[in-house]
Amino acid sequence: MTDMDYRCGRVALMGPPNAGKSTLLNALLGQKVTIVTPKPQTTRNQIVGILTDAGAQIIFMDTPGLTQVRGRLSKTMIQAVWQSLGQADVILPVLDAHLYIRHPEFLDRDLAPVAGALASDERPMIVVANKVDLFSDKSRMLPLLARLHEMWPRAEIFPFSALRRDGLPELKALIRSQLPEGPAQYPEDQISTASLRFMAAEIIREKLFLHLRQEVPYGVAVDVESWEEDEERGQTIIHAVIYVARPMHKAMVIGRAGSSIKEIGMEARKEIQELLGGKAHLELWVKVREHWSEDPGFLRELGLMAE
Ligand SMILES: Nc1nc2c(ncn2[C@@H]2O[C@H](COP(=O)(O)OP(=O)(O)OP(=O)(O)O)[C@@H](O)[C@H]2O)c(=O)[nH]1
Ligand SMILES: [Mg+2]
Repeated sequence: MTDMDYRCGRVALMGPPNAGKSTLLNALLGQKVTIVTPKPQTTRNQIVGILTDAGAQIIFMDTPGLTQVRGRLSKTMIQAVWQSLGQADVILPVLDAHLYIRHPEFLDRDLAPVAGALASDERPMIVVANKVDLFSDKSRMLPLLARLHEMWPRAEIFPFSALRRDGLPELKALIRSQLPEGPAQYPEDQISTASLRFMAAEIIREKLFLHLRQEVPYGVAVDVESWEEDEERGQTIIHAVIYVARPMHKAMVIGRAGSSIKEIGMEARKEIQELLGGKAHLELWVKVREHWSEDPGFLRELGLMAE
């Protein structure tokens, strides 16, 4: 193979909240680089995951779910989607097929923010109709597939289950076939551009989302304040602050006699240890910071806003 045969390009995963974009990215990489929860608006910024093999390097960009814009954080999230779209060689809209076969009327509403822009876009597009494991009669998908084809006539439509992963090699081959030729942009062993510090903060936020109810998760942010190697004990000492938007939420994060934060800390530590491939000591603090999600300086500190 000559250098000319090598392919490399950026692929933007985008779509409505909760469609399974992050689950799909982890499936494509065979490794967890981005957090997943059953709650919408889990992903808050662009997360890059890199898949490299002998013939190609695929640079995937996971993005926040497209939502109605409300507040500074949501605006920043939407900006991350547009920025990723701008950088993409291949566009990969991801949608929850099960949702739209039950509620076809939601499709136009959910895709409204991008449908028009994508319709006139010339770049290769692969639409992943996700969550097909949730219904056995695949013919139920036909009206949805027809509607998607009408909306984006040039797009490939790929029914898939990011959970089951049947057909994963075919999906990878399809994506790869659409990439431009060019040399790899990242070292072959690099799987993400996110720092370990950011990934650790995200893991903590994932556990918070899984434990907290109603609107509380959306008011939560995590910042790793210090990260030190304790050579003597052979472990990484991580101090992280959990910011909450309301005083009442602090008590909910901590739980009765600290039971909730203890569990969150244990679950996060276990996963951070897997990420680091070594021992970690995790200390968590909870602080109230009202209106943090409206503060651009703070959003930048958290790594949620482009510099
Ligand atoms: N049954 C089923 N569930 C799935 C599939 N893919 C993802 N999910 C679930 O859907 C939920 C949302 O998944 P995410 O990957 O966080 O979705 P997302 O599109 O990244 O969501 P946001 O980051 O909030 O925009 C989680 O509970 C996943 O386990 C699938 O193929 N089948
Ligand atoms: Mg996500």
